[in-house]
Parts: sequence; structure tokens; C-alpha cells
Amino acid sequence: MAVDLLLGLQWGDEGKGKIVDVFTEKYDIIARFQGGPNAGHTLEFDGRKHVLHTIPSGIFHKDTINLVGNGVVIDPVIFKRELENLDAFHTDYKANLLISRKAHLILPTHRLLDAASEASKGKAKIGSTLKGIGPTYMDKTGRNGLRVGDLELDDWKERYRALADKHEKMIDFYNSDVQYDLAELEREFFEAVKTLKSLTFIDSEEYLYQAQAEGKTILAEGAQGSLLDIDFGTYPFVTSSTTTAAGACTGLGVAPNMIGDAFGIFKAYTTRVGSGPFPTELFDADGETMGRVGNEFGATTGRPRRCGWLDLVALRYAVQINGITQLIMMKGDVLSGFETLKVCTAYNYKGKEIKHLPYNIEAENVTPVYATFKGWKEDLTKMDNASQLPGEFMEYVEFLEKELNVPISVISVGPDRKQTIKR
Ligand code: 2SA
Ligand code: MG
Repeated sequence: MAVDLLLGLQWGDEGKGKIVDVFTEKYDIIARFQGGPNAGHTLEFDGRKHVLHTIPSGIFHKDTINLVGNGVVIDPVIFKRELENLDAFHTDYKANLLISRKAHLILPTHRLLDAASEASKGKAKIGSTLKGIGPTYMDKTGRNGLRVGDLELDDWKERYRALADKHEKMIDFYNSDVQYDLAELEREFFEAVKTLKSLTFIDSEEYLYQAQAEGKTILAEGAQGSLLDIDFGTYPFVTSSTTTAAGACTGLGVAPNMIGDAFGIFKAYTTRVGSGPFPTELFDADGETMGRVGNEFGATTGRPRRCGWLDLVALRYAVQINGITQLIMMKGDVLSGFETLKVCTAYNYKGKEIKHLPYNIEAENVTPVYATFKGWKEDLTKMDNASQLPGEFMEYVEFLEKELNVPISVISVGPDRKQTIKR
């Protein structure tokens, strides 16, 4: 069986957690393939809201296996907290949560290095979530990292010490005023490692290979978004992993010819948290309304998200890089009540109108070209059938389908599992 993908097409926070949770009934296995506790996947059901960071969003379905793949970076401390938060939901995570031995570990000193690095950048800072993501992936590609499988070796604490000692020297090198009590951080870390070790570690590429051979259905759950991809995002204002389709191959060990559907998820408008260019960003009442009505705050850090109109130049690029086969549109309900809506269809770039994403999309280089649409007044949040959706809303949807040349097969009209319309 081919592996399906669910990928964010913007700068993250498209609503991947909700959709994975809704889709889970169709899949035997949900697998995370990149990122780590920088992600914040929000799920709502039975009147309760839950935020996941490292754990796949299929965890609330008792018959689903949830796999943390080799491409993910795990902070045992945050992971332990996530597990504790699950206790109230009676999930059987000892049985249905599996961890790849090849996943890398975030050490306390990785978090400190992240803070020191950001502080050293001053105004040019990335706006990192400061979870140690960048330094951990640097150690991975630099071939210094500590992996989950190392925790099964007798000398893992010595390996830990050697790496942490090296990090301390690097922190000194930054000469930052980041204050810390490493002994306390390490006490917490070693305690959390014990919890992590109580879970099942596996050779996940072999596990997935066998699962495919047995005809199991698998969904790879992306984190962050395509425009935060280390290669194709708005570098350097990106995260440190491959958030696009190819990341599922390297982050799980799935062969490229075994990829099935690539579901691309996007919001009816755009948001971004952290620094970096954002051509359609709004600084007016419309942007403020999107943020307020859409409750646009970082699910991990609580930071307010920047808001703006939908950017089809960027979205087309993401559809193309990922080979998206079906689109899922989120948060159209947030746009109810706008008199008119705008969609960026092209950029003015060096005196020319272009439809592709150029190397440089800072405000001084690109000016968005907008198409305007009549808004709708109806509250979409109570609707549960495509036939109830207002005409103006459908015009918006059909315009996007035509421009992107991919069908929008799911429309979400609110955060709850139930507020999901299939077309
Ligand atoms: P990092 O933490 O070093 O990977 O940050 C690098 C950039 O990537 C952005 N980034 C994110 N953008 C949107 N959502 C993310 N997850 C959280 C959420 C973020 C939060 O769901 O809201 O709570 O603030 C996420 N993770 C990383 C980040 O803002 C930097 O621009
Ligand atoms: Mg998020």
C-alpha cells in the first residue's frame, strides 16, 4: 500500500492536527517524519481542546498506531509532559505509540544554544520557537548527534556528557547572557529519559516496510509548512527540516514510488509566526480581524501570528514542490462578514508581473497583484453539508481550484472534528 501525505502548504498552522485526527479513521498508522516540539497541532473534540507537539495526531483513536519517525527530533522533557497530558484521555500509548531508534534527541544544551544563537543575531533573528530544533539538526548533519537508539547502549551517559560539554564551550563562544542552571536541566532531562525508555523503540523503516507489505494504510503527518522548508522555504527564516513531500521519504524511509495521495492543507487566508518576508501581510483592521476571529496565536509559544490575504503565488509553488493531489481548505469561516476579500494572484517583481516565487520575496522586491471577491455574511460554523455553503464562498473556492488546478476535497468550517465538510 502506498503511503499518503498530509502537508502544510503555507508557513505552518494550517490545521494539520485537526485534519489528521479526522482522517485517522481511514488509516492504520499515523507517522510524523520531521520537526519536533516546535510544532503545535491543535485538536478539538467533545468540547475539549488538545495541543500535541511531538506525538502524532492519531493518538486519540485507540486502534491507530502512532509512529515518531527517524526524521523527528525529540526532547524527552517535552515528550514526558505530552504523555502526562494524555493521561486524562485514557489513551493506550504504551501500546500504540512507537519511536524510531534513529530519531535524534534534543539535549538541554541544544535549547541553550538555540537561545544563544538567536540572541547573537539581534534584529536578524529567525523568530525560533527556541526548542533547540536548529542546533539538534546541526548535530545530526554534523554527525555528532545522540539518537534514541543510543539510549539502549551502556555508555549513553558518557556520550551525552561529551556532547553536552562541547555544547557548553559553544555557548561560551557565543558570549551571550543566556542564564541557566545546567545541573537542574539535566536532572529533569535524565528523569524524562526514563519515561521515554519505558516506550517501545523500533527500527521504524523496517516496521513501515512490513506494514506496507501487509496492506496497512499509512498517513505521514507533516509539521510546520512548505514555506518553512530548509531548502524551499524563505531561507534563512525557515525551520531546519524538510517539511515538503520529500521529507516523508527521508524521515520515514519510505521509497518515493510508494507515495500515494499528497493532501495539501491551507488556510483561506495566510498567517506566519516568527520573522521573515510575507508579501500579503496586513497591518490594518482586516489583518487584526483575521487574528482575532481566527484565534491566531502560536500553539507552542502563544505568540500572535501575523495575518494577511491568501497568496496564490506561494500556494502554487507549494502545490508544485509537493505534487499535491487534493486540497483541504481551512478556516473559511473566519472570513465571514468581510465586505470584500482579496487574493494575490501574481507579484510585481522588477517591473514585471510574475506568477512564480522568485528567489527574493522581501517587501522591497515584490508587490502583490490582487483579485477582489465579494464577501459573504453567513456563519459557516454550523454548516455540515456542501450544499449549505453560500454562493460567494463557493465562487472563492472554485476560483482557487481553477488557479491551482487541484480539487479542494475537504472544507473545514471550525476547529471541531465535526465541523468538516467533504465534497
Ligand atoms: P524553529 O523553532 O527554530 O524551527 O523556528 C524556525 C522558524 O519556523 C517557524 N516555526 C513555526 N511556524 C508556525 N508554527 C509552528 N509551530 C507552532 C504553532 C509555533 C508557535 O503551531 O503555532 O507556537 O509559535 C512553527 N514552528 C516553527 C518559527 O516561527 C520560525 O520562523
Ligand atoms: Mg501549529
